[in-house]
Amino acid sequence: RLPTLAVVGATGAVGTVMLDILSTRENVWGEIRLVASARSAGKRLTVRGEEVEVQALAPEVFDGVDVAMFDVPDEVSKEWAPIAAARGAVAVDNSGAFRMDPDVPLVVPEVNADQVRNRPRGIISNPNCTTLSMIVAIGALHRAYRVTDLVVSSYQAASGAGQEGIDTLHDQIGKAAADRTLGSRAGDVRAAVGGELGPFPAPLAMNVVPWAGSLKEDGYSSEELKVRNESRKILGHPDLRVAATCVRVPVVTTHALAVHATFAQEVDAAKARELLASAPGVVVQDDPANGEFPTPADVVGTDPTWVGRIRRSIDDPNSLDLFLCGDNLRKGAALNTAQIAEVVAQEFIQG
Ligand code: 2RA
Repeated sequence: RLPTLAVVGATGAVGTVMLDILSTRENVWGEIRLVASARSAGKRLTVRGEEVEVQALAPEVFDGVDVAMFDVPDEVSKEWAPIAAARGAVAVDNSGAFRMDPDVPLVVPEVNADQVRNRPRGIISNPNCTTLSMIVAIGALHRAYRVTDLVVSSYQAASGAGQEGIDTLHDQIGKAAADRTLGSRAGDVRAAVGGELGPFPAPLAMNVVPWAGSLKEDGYSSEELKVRNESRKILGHPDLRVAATCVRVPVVTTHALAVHATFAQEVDAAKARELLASAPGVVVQDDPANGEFPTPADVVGTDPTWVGRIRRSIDDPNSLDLFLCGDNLRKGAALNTAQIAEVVAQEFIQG
């Protein structure tokens, strides 16, 4: 039978992308129920070409639901995913609430789909968008060469900080672009944008900001620790050494990452290119002589992880240098959640 799906957070930024994804992927669902806060209840949204009325989040909305996706803040997931699971649904959670819980698998179907069944709490977690923008490609290389170290620098889009991040960037760009005196003030964009920093600790227009998330131990940001801890869990590699620096850049959507990856054996750039080209969910765009490499402007709105600038490190034959891009709202959030849910759906379809 086709399982029943609930989409919790259907009216949010990721929820909106989710409805689009559910409308365009092969349909594996019977009923799709849309759920949001009481404020949005009664709204009508289109999914699979049909209008569906949004229901207010309450325990009863999970009755008869087989799979419940959560695209909501951590504290909402923390409270409601266990309620959905107690009512018999498998909860697929896109928040940070359960990612490092040892009883909750952290799944990227191209890398560790087998972990989906390992869910004693009835909850499966979706990784953070920054990890997701690189891990499908790194997973493919790990299978062939066994990765030992990752040095990661991220170039993260404003939409990672939600609609407020997008709006702030647009407002700041408008102000900064209108102020042609910037040059004479040696690029002092702060004077042009004023105090309206939105969710960012410094101006983002015409600037880069080495910060995302909150301050954690030893000066690392929460975002940097997510890249480390989630990569270890997804790859099943607790000894993986990861050094991450996460940086926000004035891009609306699509995270990019420069990665220096070291492996347990010697690597070959041409072979790595072939391996990545044949990996599911990865596209190689790597012809710098002709100006071919992925950029957020080209990658936005697409599903795969794009990889370019693939080089064997000059100073270490066991290392590769890569540049990766992934749409942080699609594979980075809604798409991966939908893919996990589809793996679970097969349990109902195949009986
Ligand atoms: C960011 N990774 O880009 C976060 C969003 N979850 O800020």
